[in-house]
Amino acid sequence: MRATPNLVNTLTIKMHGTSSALHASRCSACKNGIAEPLPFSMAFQPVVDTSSQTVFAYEALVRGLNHESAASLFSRLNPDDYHVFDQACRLKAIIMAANLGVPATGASLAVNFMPGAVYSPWACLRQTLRVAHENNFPLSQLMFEVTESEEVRDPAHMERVIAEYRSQGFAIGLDDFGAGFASLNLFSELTLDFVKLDARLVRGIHRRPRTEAIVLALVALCRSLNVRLIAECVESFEEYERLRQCGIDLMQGYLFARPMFEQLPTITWPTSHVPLGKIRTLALVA
Ligand SMILES: [Ca+2]
Repeated sequence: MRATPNLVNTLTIKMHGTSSALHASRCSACKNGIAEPLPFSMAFQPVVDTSSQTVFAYEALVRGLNHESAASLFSRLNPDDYHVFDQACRLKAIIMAANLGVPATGASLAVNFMPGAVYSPWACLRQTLRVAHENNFPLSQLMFEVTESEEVRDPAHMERVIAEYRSQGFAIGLDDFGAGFASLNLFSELTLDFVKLDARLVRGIHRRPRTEAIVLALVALCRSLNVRLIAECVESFEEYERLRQCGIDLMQGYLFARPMFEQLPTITWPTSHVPLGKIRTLALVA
């Protein structure tokens, strides 16, 4: 994850200044089927539940046909095509995950998602619902990771989009939580099912007591609001152990599995299994 930025981290989507005529033509493009502005495929990286040693979700990450990174793909994409590409990515992710047998694993499929690129929540969801149905992909196993790389200028729009998705039964959460100036505001305004802790709060946490204090506070905040917390970019055993001590059991990162092109990777579980309940108590009273 760290060396390969995901689909949305490289993007900046601006709703303002886009004409309604353009919105209409993009929506019409969706209704008439999704074009692929450039050839692409998907890699999958698991989010694991370290307490039960099971896979919680597989995140779909866009890649070029020759395994090029998301950043490389987006550098070749016309910004006018972001919306269509976002739709095409999620549809391909659902089809590939269905073919790879994700539904039978019980794990969810995590799809990166840009609410700013959605003009009409229902119109944009129709394709997702259709493709999930056609591929026997249970809607309850779809989750969406929202990333906004700039200040959200239309929070009411984002709230409408997220409410519509949640009403369909999808889990929805914030990517890169703790990064940037918008995420605490969004966290307070939106009803979310999960958040993904930003990599900068994970990296070297065992050597950074101030970072650990922030993470412990976020763990308590999320518990009080019934929001699941996922630590991403976990790469070392020391980070894993300290995150468990902070009370985090859902993790993603190279320590467990790298993204695998068009396949579901196998998981490498850390050999020392820290008893979660005991350590949580110790960490919280320390
Ligand atoms: Ca993501």
